[in-house]
Amino acid sequence: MTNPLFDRLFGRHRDNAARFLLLPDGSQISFAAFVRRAGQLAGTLAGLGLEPGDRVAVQVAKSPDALALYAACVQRGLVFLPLNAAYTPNELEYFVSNSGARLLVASPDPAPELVQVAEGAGARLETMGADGSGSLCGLAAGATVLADAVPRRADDLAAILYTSGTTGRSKGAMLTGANLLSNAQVLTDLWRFTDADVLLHGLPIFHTHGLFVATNITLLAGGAMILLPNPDTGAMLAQMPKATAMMGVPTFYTRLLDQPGFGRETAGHMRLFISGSAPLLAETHRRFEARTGHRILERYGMTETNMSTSNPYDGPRKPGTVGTALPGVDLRICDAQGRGVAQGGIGIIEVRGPNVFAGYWQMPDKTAAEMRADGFFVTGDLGFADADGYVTIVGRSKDLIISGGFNIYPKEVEEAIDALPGVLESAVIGAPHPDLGEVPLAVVVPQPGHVLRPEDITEGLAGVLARFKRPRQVILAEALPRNAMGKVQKAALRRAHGGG
Ligand code: MCA
Ligand code: AMP
Repeated sequence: MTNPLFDRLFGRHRDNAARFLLLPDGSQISFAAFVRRAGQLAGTLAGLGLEPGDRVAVQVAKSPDALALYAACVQRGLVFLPLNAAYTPNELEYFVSNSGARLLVASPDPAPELVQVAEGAGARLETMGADGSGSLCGLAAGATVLADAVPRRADDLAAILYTSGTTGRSKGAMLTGANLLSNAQVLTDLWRFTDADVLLHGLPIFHTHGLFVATNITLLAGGAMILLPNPDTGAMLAQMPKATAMMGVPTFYTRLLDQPGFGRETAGHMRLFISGSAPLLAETHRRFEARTGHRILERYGMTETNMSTSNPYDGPRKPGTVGTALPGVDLRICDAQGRGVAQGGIGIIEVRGPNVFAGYWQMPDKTAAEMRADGFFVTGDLGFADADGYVTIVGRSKDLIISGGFNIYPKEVEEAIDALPGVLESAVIGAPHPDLGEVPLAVVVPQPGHVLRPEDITEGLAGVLARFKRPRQVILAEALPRNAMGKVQKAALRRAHGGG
């Protein structure tokens, strides 16, 4: 038996001396050196007693070693569980314990709270720095390089990515090797990636976009990647003349447009700009074309489905749409009961195909609730398709805020606010933001007799929630608007606070 994901993405590059990672300091790492480093880390993980199927939770800075750790997990048959670098130990506790991770890899000098999280969950704690520091890198220095990959079936788990829900705790989306490989292959072909490509990589590598879409495609195509440690617009501008393609969230593109020096010359070597993870305004698309001559290619996906739709490479890229279903993906627009709506009507987007995940980790009921009997996954996104099959996303049936491409579930923020002293209740909505698309805004009702200041809320949430989830604005109110059933009227709050 083979390990198709490892063999196709990494193993076949074992003797490939071509450059894979280009770093901003001018240094380069070849495919062969990268695969060797992965083998060394895989040997280290094996030495720690990790067995195929074990979960490895990873919260480290973006670096070549962090990517090699992903490759090492694939090689050793371990389930990779990447975590947002902004999460607090308080948030991490659930992911580590719920997944039953046997190993947590954190940045060097972990906070005492993080050490406690690992201890409490029974996970071993090792560290990895972006510069080769950390205990795991220390162990790797003396480890045997694992040459072979552990055999894996196509439907064995390769990764778990946690995604929050409207209610209850986060759910671990289980992605198989076949999910990742099939999607990467379709996108490589559709977007015409080859070994001549150099991808400008400014995205984080703990989400589908930066890890599976950007990285897996480059590996499959045998192209190179300029690996930026942070989404720094200045560095993107400086590196772009060496790149042929870029993937970003809409904030990347609006920030580039804010740079007076950005234009046809900077983008002269580029063949493709791709956007996703959040809505790209049709206006941004048009402004970008006017400035650079490039029509941004927008696509749509989810953690649970990888990518589902894309605008075409050759055909018309329609601003404001996310394109048509990818080859091999079935897409339909339905009512809440799963019945198809009339052509052009608005409904919930459902998708089916090899891209769709294997379910939520140890939550069969939640999986069943979002999966139709005929294999379609209910995305919760609202949209319609035009006569050519181009999908426009008009909203979300789930109560989700997308801020700079990061998802924020209001309920999680509301629960954290309600737990603060002096708070009676709260409601969190997405407020429009010129840079990040949306940011969370909280309306907070103090307990009778309590005097609260907005800072009490923002300061109280530090250490509880990751920075990006903390409301940018806190408005104190005497009561929340409610309908006759007593349900908080978020639409009224959005209207009152500029969210339409
Ligand atoms: C950072 N901050 C944020 C965000 N990022 N606040 C709200 N939303 C954010 N997304 C906080 C920082 O902690 C900081 O707080 C302050 O905002 C200003 O940070 P700034 O320097 O502007 O941030 P940045 O480092 O430039 O990052 C902004 C960013 C970044 C470039 C938009 O968040 C980013 O790379 N987003 C991409 C997310 C992504 O990859 N999503 C894909 C998910 P303070 O001022 O207090 O220090 S995968 C997905 O959705 C599906 C599958 C798909 O279709 O792809
Ligand atoms: P996540 O749960 O992090 O995987 O985020 C997936 C969500 O991001 C989707 O359900 C959509 O709501 C949103 N999304 C992704 N790509 C796009 C896009 N191109 N346009 C609008 N929304 C998008």
